[in-house]
Amino acid sequence: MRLPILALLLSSFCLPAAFAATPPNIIVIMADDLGFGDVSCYGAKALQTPNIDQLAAEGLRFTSGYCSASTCTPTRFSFLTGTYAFRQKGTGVAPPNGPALIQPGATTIASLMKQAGYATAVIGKWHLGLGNPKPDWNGELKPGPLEIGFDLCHLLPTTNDRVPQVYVSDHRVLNLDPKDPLWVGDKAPSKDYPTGITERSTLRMDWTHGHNGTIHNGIARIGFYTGGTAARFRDEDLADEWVNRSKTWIEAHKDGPFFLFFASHDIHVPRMPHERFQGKTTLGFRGDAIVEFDWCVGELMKTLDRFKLAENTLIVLCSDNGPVLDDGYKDGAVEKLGSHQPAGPFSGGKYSVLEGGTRTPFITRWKGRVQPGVSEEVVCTIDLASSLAALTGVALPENACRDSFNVLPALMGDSGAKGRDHLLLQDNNGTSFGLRMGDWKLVRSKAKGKPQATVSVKTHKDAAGLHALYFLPNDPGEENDVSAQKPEKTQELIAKLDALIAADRSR
Ligand code: NG6
Ligand code: CA
Repeated sequence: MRLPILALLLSSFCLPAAFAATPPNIIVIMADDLGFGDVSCYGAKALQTPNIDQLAAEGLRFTSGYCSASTCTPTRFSFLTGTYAFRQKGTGVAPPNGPALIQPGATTIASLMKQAGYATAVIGKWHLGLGNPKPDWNGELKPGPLEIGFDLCHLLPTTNDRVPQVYVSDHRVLNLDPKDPLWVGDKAPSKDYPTGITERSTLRMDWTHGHNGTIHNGIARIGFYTGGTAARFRDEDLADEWVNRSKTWIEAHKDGPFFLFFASHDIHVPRMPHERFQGKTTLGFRGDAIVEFDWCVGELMKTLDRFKLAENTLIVLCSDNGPVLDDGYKDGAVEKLGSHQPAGPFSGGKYSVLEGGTRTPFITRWKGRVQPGVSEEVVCTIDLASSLAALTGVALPENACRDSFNVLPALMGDSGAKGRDHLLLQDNNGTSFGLRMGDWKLVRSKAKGKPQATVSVKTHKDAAGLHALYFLPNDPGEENDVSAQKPEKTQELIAKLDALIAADRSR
């Protein structure tokens, strides 16, 4: 069903002719902690990802596709709002009782799609806070996705290594028995409460750092909770849950247009894929979780085929940050790595502003519209808000999506289409930054406190200066700092980075 506003927009002469006839359904598939080198169409040899490979073969595979931050919460914040996360305080990794980080009524990619007449849903990991000033686990979990443009949400509230292990469906914890209320806190509720420290020998997956609070399903978590017993899920069932819920929702909206944000929890810790995927790779549960993620992608593709929607649906596949091996549990990822390179040719990974932290798999497919191939254009998850607004004919409010660029022609693979000429990348709290400009990459690491304008050029080996410059075509691994040999180029990028930080927008 299309709302009148869409019909109006579609008949409007100001829409690009190519897009006017059939506004496509849109599915954004975001993996969690999936690295550039983790899938076979990006060079992985230790495992196969046939579904993602098929998606790439039928679509456009980007070699400079990025997420905007090297952790989850800021990337998701930027993806939804189209604004760099460092511009809003408190957008680092959200804790279990964290409040909603995006204010009700804010313009988001979902509210834009809704304005275009789309049905909108987010299914999977949220990790952007719920409620204000904190989640009311036993009452209405509000504000949340439904207050910022989603018609439906079915969520894991934070990450699965954080408490609690329950689904949030729209405004409620699903299957919560009021006689067994759910309590969530950051301290053990009593002295004799069993934790990952006191019961360590009983755990089926030991922890390496943090992750020693409440034990659920034999795995200790960050934080503590009691109650909500009937609402708790099994880690092994998450992927099936996301896929089944998505299939049902797609079927209900097959007449379109729809916008689905499929926010996979794979391959975040605790990596506990379904039993049928366990042992499928030589890489341990980390590799098995990649295969499970690939299966999810395949199921979504099959669902589109079943309803003959593949030619009327744009799929964007991306990740929320780069790879990490030991992220708090002994799951064999380190020991079983072999010659697998999770970040491909890049240095760094999750938490880092080196390329491995944010340059990830990035694929677009819209059969019959996206030109299949490989693109070297720079595109980022933060650009999807503006680009999809352009695709669906919605005008962006002046003050919204302040760092989101319309790179739609590049996402479509149109001949001669350009991506971004520059892109700012941040770590979790916006302490360190990367700036990609053409073939150059500036790294500003560990500047203390609020990002400041910088006066002088120094290499990152200098404890005070913290800048390094890399020429990516020769040095994708960012090993050879050329800032001393290229002072003018370094200064130019520092000035650009300072200006981007100081301004409140870049669009
Ligand atoms: C870190 C956690 C890590 C992971 C990360 C968030 C510890 C020691 N480390 O604080 O395990 O949960 O936060 O990951 O607790 S993200 O992909 O959601 O950003
Ligand atoms: Ca992540």
